[in-house]
Amino acid sequence: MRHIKFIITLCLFNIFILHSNNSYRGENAWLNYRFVEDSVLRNDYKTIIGKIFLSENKFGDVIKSELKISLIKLLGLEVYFTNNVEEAGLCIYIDKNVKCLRKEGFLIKSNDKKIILQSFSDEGLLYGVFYLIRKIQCHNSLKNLNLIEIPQIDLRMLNHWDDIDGNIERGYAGKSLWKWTELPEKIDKKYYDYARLNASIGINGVVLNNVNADPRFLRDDYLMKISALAEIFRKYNIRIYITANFASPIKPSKTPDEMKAWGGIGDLDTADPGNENVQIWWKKKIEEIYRLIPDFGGFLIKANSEGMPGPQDYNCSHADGANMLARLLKPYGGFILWRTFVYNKNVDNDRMKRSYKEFKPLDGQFEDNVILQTKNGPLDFQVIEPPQPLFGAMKHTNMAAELQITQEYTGHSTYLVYLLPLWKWFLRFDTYCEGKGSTISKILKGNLYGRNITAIAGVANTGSSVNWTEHHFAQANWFAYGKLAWNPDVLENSVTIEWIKCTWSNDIYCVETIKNMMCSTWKSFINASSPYGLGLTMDIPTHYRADFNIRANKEWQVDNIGIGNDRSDKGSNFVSQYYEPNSLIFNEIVTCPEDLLLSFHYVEWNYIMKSGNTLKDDFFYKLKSGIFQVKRNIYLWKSLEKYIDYVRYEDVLNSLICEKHDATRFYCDAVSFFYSRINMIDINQINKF
Ligand code: BDP
Repeated sequence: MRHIKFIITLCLFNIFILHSNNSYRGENAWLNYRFVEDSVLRNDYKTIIGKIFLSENKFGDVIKSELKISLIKLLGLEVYFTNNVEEAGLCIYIDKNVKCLRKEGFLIKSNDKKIILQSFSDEGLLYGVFYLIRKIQCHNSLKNLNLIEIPQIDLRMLNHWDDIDGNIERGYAGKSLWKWTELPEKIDKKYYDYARLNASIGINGVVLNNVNADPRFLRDDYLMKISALAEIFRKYNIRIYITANFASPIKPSKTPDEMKAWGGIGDLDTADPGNENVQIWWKKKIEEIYRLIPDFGGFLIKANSEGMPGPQDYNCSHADGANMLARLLKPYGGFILWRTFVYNKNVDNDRMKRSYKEFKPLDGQFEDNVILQTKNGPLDFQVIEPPQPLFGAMKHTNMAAELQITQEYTGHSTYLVYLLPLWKWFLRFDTYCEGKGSTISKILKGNLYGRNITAIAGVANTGSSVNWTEHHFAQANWFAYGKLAWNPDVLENSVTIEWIKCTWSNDIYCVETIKNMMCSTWKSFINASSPYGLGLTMDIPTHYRADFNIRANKEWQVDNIGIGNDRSDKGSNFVSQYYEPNSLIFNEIVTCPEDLLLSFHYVEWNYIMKSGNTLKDDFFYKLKSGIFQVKRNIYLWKSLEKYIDYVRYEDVLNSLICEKHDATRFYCDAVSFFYSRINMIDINQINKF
């Protein structure tokens, strides 16, 4: 009888899986727990983790529920928790002797019969459990493990550019996840799912609102709403941060539209950081915040940039502004993340030089709970641009990298562009600030100058879209960012494979094919939109497609002799902001890496490239790469039809078809620009696609 009951349950379970696969829309992202079909493997897992011992810890509920959900789906296993360490196959506990694991690390040891997951603190257990589950998702053996995982960066944050009205600046996946009109009374289930996805990849901080900060977020009513979110996120070890408008202490402006730039929520006439009343205002505000949110992370601030107010409005420096707030946050353990994204025209004619020129003289002047949050490049999240030379130059200041996960300049949610290769390329860059081997990765980890606090931020690509990111493959950028934030030296290939297995399939052909589709997309997007690192090429204001026409002879020079930017010592001398030998290497056309050639040089069209062809031939050939890439991806994706669930298969195919359409159109526009305006090429060269 019991046997029959078991068979019926198994059949129903399989029908359920089949059915849910047909309507699955990607909502679980990489926590897509699919049944392990291989019965030998499944039984192996089951025998070892049938009984679990879990010590008391503050994430106990979340851990238990994740183990329950995952193991029933992956293995059909009803989890049994025991208090008896001896009988448990999986033992999860805190050990105060393993201090070396620090606050969030964990270790896993196993043999054929037992797995030990240990940490020094509660946080480590949370991350360790997600790690173990992922091993099962990837069909990896749980036997004979002996590993230690410690996050290499302390604050691993997502920055949401979400506005108070529910829109997302540069967001391509629907509306904001935060339903301000419903909070704090109504709690959307998605808040939990979002927190869970983040915890599973080690994200431990979330900035809720846009850097172009609406001061109303600091009003009492909004703080109540924010504290409701904080309560949920705390369960997943995620701290909340708010982007604060520097002019918040000022009286509100008359019309709400003006609030961003001109008004505040206070009753003062100034936001001067040296003014005592301003300091008192912030002190009270900070007290209020910590009363509601005891683990509040701090403020992110965009000051004196793109019209946002800041200390310079009062003849004070960025350091004066940041320090005033940092001192008030310090007693509570809060941080100031101060952005270095400034490009004031009066500072220098060359935009690439401006941020460095403003911040380098301030090195050493910031409080130790100030972190300068700095975009990877000196322009603005271009698909490729030279690394920002402030990395390495600020030896006495905490530096965080700001990466952009949302694809503002890399095809929005239409293009499949996998950004991990870009980020790895940036992190591997050797600044030479302390001699050979002074990579940006080391700077961020705090290894080079022994920093006490380290941080990284990614501009989020999530929204109300069912699958969070609209393009299913954009989930990969979110996942990869989390893995990179945990360990900037993580291997690209292992992250990619893990994401594919957890999200799509464990089938070897499927894994290889999807990897193949993803890995060259960064390069092909560069080639199609900004060959040889030309620089700002995207249209205004959407930044979706390369518009050479609008950018020509503004952001870079072009004529029928050549193209590019002279930033050598004969031009703007931006190269001098780098340490030697980078400054020397970038300075010469012959030694400058071709990937960045046009960022640093104006190069004649008939210059012979490493390929042996002229720049002109290679440049125009590269412009076609976007079309080659997407055609190839369509071909590869179609070969996966039988492996992929229906809705997601169709969604991706449709995205690829749109991408092909747009890539073709943009290529034709680009070629006709060079033909008609620069009078360079024969119109007959425009191939018909
Ligand atoms: C640019 C975006 C703009 C942001 C700005 C920033 O176009 O929407 O406000 O960066 O980072 O990339 O502050």
